[in-house]
Amino acid sequence: MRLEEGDKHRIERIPVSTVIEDITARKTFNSRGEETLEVDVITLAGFGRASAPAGASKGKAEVISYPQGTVDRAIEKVADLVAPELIGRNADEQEEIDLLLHEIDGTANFRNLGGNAAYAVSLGTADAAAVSYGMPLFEYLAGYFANEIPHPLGNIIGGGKHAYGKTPDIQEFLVLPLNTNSFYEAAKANVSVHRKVGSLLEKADKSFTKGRGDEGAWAPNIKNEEALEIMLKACEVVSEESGVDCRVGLDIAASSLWRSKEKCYVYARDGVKRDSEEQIDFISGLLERYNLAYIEDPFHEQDFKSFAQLTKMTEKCLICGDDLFVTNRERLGHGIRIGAANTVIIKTNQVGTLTDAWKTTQLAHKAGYTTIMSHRSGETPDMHIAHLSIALHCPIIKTGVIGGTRISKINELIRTEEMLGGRAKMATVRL
Ligand code: 2PG
Ligand code: MG
Repeated sequence: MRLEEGDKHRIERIPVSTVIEDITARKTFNSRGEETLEVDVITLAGFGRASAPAGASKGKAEVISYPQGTVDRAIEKVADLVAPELIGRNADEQEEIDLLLHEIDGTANFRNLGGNAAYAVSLGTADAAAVSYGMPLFEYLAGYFANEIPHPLGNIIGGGKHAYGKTPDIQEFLVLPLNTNSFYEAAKANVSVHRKVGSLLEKADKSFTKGRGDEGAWAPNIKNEEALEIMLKACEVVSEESGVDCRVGLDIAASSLWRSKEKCYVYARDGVKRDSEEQIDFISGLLERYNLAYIEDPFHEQDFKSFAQLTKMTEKCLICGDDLFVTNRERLGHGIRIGAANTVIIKTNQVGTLTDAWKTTQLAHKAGYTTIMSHRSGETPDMHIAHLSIALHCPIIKTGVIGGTRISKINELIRTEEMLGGRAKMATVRL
């Protein structure tokens, strides 16, 4: 007897088992060629995989990436401590599993297991559950009605700890495409800005070899404000041509410039030192002159006060904490209380687990903060943050413009937009 069309509604759904059968960890490499950790989570009905990224300019309050600094130790810990506890549990009990990771670790900063081990297990588990249910990760985590696609914040010129030679002191010169109808259009505008800046740099820097830094951003021999002039010019040209409103942003990564003994920021490329007051004047000047839409870590990671002063001075710019908040609830809570910013970077491996990152994001949204799901400078082709940006309702994703480890996330969002079809909607950036 064959199944008739009319009988289909009578078929009961086959129960899916997300019971974890096995967990394995291995050593792989990231985009800088550094060793990293990749974790496989196998359930009775599926299989998940996640690998850990790495920062170059890390916040001091981030969790410890690896026990005793080695990936090998982290692999041993996953095999000896994590796998025996997790095998037999359900991969779709995310909060319980993340809590268990904290209990197994037993420290406040994951120094026993390593934050990157916690990250890869936590995300690998979510991936395994999603695959077991046959669902995209974002939908498994956030439900059928999760449909808002983030705007891609793209890195165009690199300096600071992400590039070498006589590059600018400022770590990242970014583009934020606004008013687009689709993610594809926004990603295309970013690529156009990247290309335009490349050709403008050929004229501005005679020694330019089209070399790029860690995140695929150009690494030219120019001063900070020369880079800004070029960014503004390229954004104007592309905005005019494409109709997309391309705005300039910066990640100063000011902790890398701060010298605590001298109490000043050292801009070696420009041959200038600035104390905290001068730094506020400098940043607010840039904000006005270049109509900046976004500014990340303009002050060092302990200076909540200067952050608050700058945030009070502007309503038309996203003032964002990365090293300042390190995706940590307590640090963000303090920032919210004193008005330190209006935007927060979300990097799950700064806190270890998905549940921690989700709770920080929830707190940020409750306080009216804009949230930005972010890559790290050392990445793998792992594209899960594309899904996390939608699932955690972040209106922006920071993930570079070109290069395989950056494009993997961009292309996943293009696919997701296509998959959502008419339901897809660009998220709203409050600016
Ligand atoms: C940053 C990031 C990513 P890193 O500072 O925002 O761009 O860099 O991963 O080196 O911390
Ligand atoms: Mg940063």
